[in-house]
Amino acid sequence: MNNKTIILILGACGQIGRELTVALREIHGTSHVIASDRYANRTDVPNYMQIDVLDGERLKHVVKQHGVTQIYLLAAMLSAKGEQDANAAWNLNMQSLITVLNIARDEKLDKVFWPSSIAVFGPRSLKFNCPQETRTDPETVYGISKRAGEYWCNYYYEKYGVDVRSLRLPGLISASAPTGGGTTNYAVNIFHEAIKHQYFECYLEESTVLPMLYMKDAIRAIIKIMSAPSEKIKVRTAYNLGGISFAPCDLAAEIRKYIPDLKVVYQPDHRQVIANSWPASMDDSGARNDWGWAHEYNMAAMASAMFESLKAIKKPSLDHYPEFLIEDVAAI
Ligand code: AKB
Repeated sequence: MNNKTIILILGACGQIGRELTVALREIHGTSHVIASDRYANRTDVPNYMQIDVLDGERLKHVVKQHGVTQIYLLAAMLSAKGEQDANAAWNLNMQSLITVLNIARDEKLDKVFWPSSIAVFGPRSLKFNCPQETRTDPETVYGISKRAGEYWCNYYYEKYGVDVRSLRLPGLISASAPTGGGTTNYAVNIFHEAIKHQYFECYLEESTVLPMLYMKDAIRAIIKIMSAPSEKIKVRTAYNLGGISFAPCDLAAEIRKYIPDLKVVYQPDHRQVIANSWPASMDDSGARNDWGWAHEYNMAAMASAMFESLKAIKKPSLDHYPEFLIEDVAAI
C-alpha cells in the first residue's frame, strides 16, 4: 500500500459500496479509506461522512481538506428505478460523474473508479457473448447515462489525462446489502424469500438469461483494474465484465438443493422489457487479456457462499437491514 493514498468512496452504504469499503480498508487501512453516502449519523461506520454527490462544492472541499487521491463514485440510480423518474436519474448519474471528473482534473487525483453497466447494451447488441465493440443503443435512461458516462471518462482521459477506469458490471449478487432499483435484483431477493417463506414471486420470466457475478468477484475486478499499471488499461470507456449467466429457473433449481420446498411463481412486469433488451452473456476477453481478470465463482459456488453468509445473519430477510437502506427496494 502507498502511504499517501487517501480514498473517498461515494455511495459507501450501497450494495457495492459496503463490500468495497471493507475490501479497500483491508488493503489501505480504515484511516486511508473515507466512507461517504447521503445518509446522516452513520456512527456505526468508522471514518464516515455525509456527502451528497450533487453538492460539488462540499465534495471539492472534502477532497482538499483530506488530501484525497482516489475517488470511487458508486452513487447512482439503477435501471428500473431510473425509468420512474428519468430526469432525476439522468441528473444524479451524469452530474455526479462530471463533478468528480472535474475535481479529479483540477485537484490532480491519482485515479477515479466509476462503474458502467451491461445496461449500455440494447436490443440490437449481440445477445450471446456480447463483444466489447458492438451496437449499443441502450433503451433505459440508466443505460443511456452509463453509455454517455463512458464517453465522458474517455474524454477526460484523452483531453486532461484523468486516470479514470471503468467496468460494465453485470447483475451483482451479495448477502451484505439489499439491492435497490435494479432489474437484476431478483437474483438477490430470491435467496431472502426462499429462506423466509419458501416462496418467491419473480418479476422476470423463468427463461430470461442475464449476465451475473458474485459480489466477491466484482470487488476483486474493481481492485484489480484499479491496481493495474496505467499502460495495461487499453479501454478508456469501460471494459466488458462477465462471469456467470443464468435464468431465474436455473437459480431456483440451484436454491432447491438447499430449500427443496421453494415455490417460484413467475409474474413478469415492466422489468422484463428491460431484461429482454440486455445481453445474456458477455465477451470479457479484453479484461482477461489486458489486466488478467478471471472470475472464481460459478453459480453453484455463488449460491453456496450466499447461504453461508445468510446463515450468519440472525433474521435472514430484508428486515435485518436498517430502514434507510431498504427505502429504494420498497420503492419498486
Ligand atoms: C441493474 O439491474 O440496473 C443493475 C445493472 C445491471 O447495472 N444491476
